Amino acid sequence: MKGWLGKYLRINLTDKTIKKEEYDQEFAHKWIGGRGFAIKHLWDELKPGVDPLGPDNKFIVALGPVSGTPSPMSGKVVVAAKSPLTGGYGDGSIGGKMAHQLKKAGYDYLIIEGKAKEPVLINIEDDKIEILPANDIWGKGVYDTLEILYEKYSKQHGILTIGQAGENQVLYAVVRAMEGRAGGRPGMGAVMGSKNLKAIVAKGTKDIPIADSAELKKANSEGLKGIKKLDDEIGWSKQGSTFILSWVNEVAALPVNNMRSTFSPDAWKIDGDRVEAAKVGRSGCQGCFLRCGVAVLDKEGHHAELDYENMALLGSDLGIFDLPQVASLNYLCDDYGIDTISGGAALAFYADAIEQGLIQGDFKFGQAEKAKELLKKIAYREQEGDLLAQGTKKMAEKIGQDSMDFAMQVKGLEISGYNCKFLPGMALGFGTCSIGAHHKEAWIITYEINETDRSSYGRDKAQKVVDLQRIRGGLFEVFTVCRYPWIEIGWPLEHYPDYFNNITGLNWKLEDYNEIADRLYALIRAFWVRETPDWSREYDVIPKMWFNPEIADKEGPIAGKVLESDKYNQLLEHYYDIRNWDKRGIPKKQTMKELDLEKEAAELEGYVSLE
Ligand code: PTT
Repeated sequence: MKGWLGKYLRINLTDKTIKKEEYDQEFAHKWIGGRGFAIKHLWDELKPGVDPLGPDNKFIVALGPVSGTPSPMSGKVVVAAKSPLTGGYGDGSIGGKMAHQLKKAGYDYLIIEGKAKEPVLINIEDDKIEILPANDIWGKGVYDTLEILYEKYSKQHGILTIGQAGENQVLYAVVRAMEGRAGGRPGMGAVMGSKNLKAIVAKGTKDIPIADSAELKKANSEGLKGIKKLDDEIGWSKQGSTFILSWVNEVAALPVNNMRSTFSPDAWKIDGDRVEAAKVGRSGCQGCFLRCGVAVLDKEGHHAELDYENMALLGSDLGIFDLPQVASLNYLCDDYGIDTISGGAALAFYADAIEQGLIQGDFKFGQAEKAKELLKKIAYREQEGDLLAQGTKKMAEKIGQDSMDFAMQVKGLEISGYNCKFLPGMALGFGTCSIGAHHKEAWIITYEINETDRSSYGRDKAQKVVDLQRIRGGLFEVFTVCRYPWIEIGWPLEHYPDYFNNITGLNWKLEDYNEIADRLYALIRAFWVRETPDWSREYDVIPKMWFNPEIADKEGPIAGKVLESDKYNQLLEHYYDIRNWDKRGIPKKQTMKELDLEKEAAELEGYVSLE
């Protein structure tokens, strides 16, 4: 095989065994890499109903055939496990240096099992793999941890680590890779913490087998030049993802005060122009010059790297429109290793529940200093922080009194930065995303607003969601490369099969990946169904607040509008129909057979009857 190394490590932290294992070409072609490898192993190896924070959950770090090679923006790894936040499949795609280093060390993925007795770090240097004590870094924040690891190893090492939130098993703790890079929103950091695993470091020196190195080199150099030219024309990387905030506000899709409002006259105070004016630095993954992390100084003078999602959930959704204060909240989340989206949403839900008189508490929208104190309490799970650390769904279950109606989550994962009060297609994207409500797989907002009728619930929107899921949740998550050059700069998608073909020596076309993506979605859905005894289509339905006419905007572009429940359900039916899933949102037996998942279908039938 070329591109794929055919090797992975199975590291058991309980008995400290380290095994080098192999896989074959059939496995590689069927699952490709990244989340493909992850879901297949989790399906096969996890005992159904396993405790996500117990030693029997497995933490997977997976590359794809394109990641870590000399092709544009290929510095991503997928981290995956059963999620402690949602109870279903969880993953994230994190940038940094790990992809390149792990690949050069000779491994396509890691499966980490068991639980260490004491805090540990895994060090991978080619054939040398060590499980080392990590008492010196346990208890430290991410920035101190990174400094110590840079000193002890080097800045060139690939690093994945957690902060105090991961150690204390905050259910939405993320994994951090480097300055400005974090991922694994559904609690992948908590899974590391539950295993007493503080960090993984890797450095490799081996050559990666590439089918046509000369062609790949040429394609890479043309790619980098082409992407740079496009970025120079558009100027995207001046503001990174923060550029979109003012547009989202203009079209009334900004989360404001726990998504009760969709825009704010104060949004300009935290928009991309303000970020650009305050910029003191940028950070990016290995081999990337788009460098999407834009740093500003926070209120306390730290370098804080901002992204749109962080501004929306830690800024407008908390009613905070003071850039240095939003940057401080972002910095704290990064240091503790708290997901900015779920952390911001949990705080917003808490302020809302207090404002509605459902619980007693001392926190209001707009209170940045209080929000900082609460983030610390979340990271250490102290006092009310312990409730907030469980995410909005579990908070609402505890608070009761219809608070679930305004817990802004789907499947237990908090909704990211798009307020869909009047965006049916984008709402469907959140409803059907394979890890819970994340925009990563079907960001259809620009299509919905600019290219079609915003108020329509037409089948075209369900088709668009599936099309985008195939590319964003399928192709990019199995190649395990960054999708930003394509979505943000407009680098043509057709180049990606070329990179893959140069690397592997195969001759696959763009449409060939649809089947792979559909297979992934079917197996991920099967995993959810297996892990969720009361599974029903309700798990694909968005929060009631978006259907409630009482919270319709009083003014602005969508005044008086909210989503309609029966029409949303119709749109969901179209989605199931396009995927050939049944009305409960479960893949049909024939669908699984056509996707070469006959064995998995038979296994699933042990839990639920299939149509
Ligand atoms: C990502 C999720 C996102 S999505 C953001 S901002 W984004 C938040 N970032 C956080 C952060 O920062 N600190 C923190 N403590 N928590 C955070 N939580 C949130 O996590 C870099 C970019 C981004 S930034 C995005 S969308 C794109 N995501 C890609 C993806 O998912 N797949 C892919 N093939 N390419 C992508 N390219 C872009 O990469 P998760 P990253 Mg990502 C500081 O991982 O789990 O999806 O969480 O991780 O490398 O930082 O993403 O406007």
